[in-house]
Amino acid sequence: MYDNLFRIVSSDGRFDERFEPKLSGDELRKMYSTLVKVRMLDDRMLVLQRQGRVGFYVPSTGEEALQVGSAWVLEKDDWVFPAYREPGAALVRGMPLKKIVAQIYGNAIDTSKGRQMPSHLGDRDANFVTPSSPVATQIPMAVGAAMAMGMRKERNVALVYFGDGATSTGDFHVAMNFAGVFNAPCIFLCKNNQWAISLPFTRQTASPSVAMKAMAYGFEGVRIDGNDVLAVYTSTKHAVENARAGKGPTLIEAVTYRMGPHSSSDDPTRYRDAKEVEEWRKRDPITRLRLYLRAKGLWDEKWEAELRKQIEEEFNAAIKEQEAAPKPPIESMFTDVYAEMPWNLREQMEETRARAGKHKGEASEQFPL
Ligand SMILES: Cc1ncc(C[n+]2csc(CCOP(=O)(O)OP(=O)(O)O)c2C)c(N)n1
Ligand SMILES: [Mg+2]
Repeated sequence: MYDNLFRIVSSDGRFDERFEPKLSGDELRKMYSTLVKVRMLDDRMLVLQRQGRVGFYVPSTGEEALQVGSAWVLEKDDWVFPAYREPGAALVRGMPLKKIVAQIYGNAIDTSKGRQMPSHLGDRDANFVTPSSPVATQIPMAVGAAMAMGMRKERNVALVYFGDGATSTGDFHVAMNFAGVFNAPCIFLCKNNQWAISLPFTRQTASPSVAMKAMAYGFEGVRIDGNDVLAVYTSTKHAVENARAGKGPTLIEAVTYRMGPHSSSDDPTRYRDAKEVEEWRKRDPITRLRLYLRAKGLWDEKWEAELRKQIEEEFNAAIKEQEAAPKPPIESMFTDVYAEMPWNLREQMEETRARAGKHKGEASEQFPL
């Protein structure tokens, strides 16, 4: 599973000079700090979830490199169609940390007004489309957006993220076929993290890879080391350049591993071997970039300590602000559907408001209906 993948930096820090991307020292350090931030988001949110301060969380520990390396390539007017496990891509697109934390809290600051499941991030300013929970539904949407950009002769692209489990759905195959036929400027990034909740990749497909499926739809598929941020960056750059040049879609299968539970509601010790997790721990994407930075003279312990302190402070401030923010107003359950609210909804809204007011201060105010 982990052999014969396109890779620039190995787990032990050795790297292949022929394929090193031309990224400045500043950019490489920024990439590293984004990886650290994504990992810290998991650490902080999982603790808050266990303390009952947020309801639910989807961790992405182990999968940071594929999120950050791919989104790094995009330009402002490109579009991202994420699943629920790509906060790193949101950060790279410019979604502020405070908005990400607000979405997980589902408070009044949250752009989705507490209507989405936590970890279903979206940000209009970042062209980051809020995902639906049903697996793979974002894939045909991305192809549609890409086709529209192609028809308008814009040079922008759509990047869609989805898991290995998503490749078993009709939506994946329909979208791949459409993209091939219509030469859509779409990059399909399959995050093969080996598991779809408790179902292993071996039960997902009889094919030896996901990448090879692209051939059937008439375009290129590549299989890469998803824990090597430089390999992800380089492969995505190539795919994006092709899409911008009118050469159509690419499927990238980024091989990685879901180190944590599927979500805060899952216990993976019930269905997988701890040895497997330990094997993958040796392939950690953050350690790997750190070894590369060190070899390039861009890393030392003092810098790391300062970086972590600064990120921790950013989290402390973001969490403090979100905890102090009120819940979304109860009226928001009724707004944003009609330009002019129909009378029956208005009546329901007023009745709800009155009932919520009547029970003010009671425990039931938490759940006013
Ligand atoms: C259509 C549909 N079927 C089942 C589910 C329940 N479900 C949520 S996530 C998930 C696993 C998805 O696995 P994968 O695509 O590999 O993504 P990962 O969670 O590993 O990132 C399942 C089965 C769902 N949300 N939608
Ligand atoms: Mg998966």
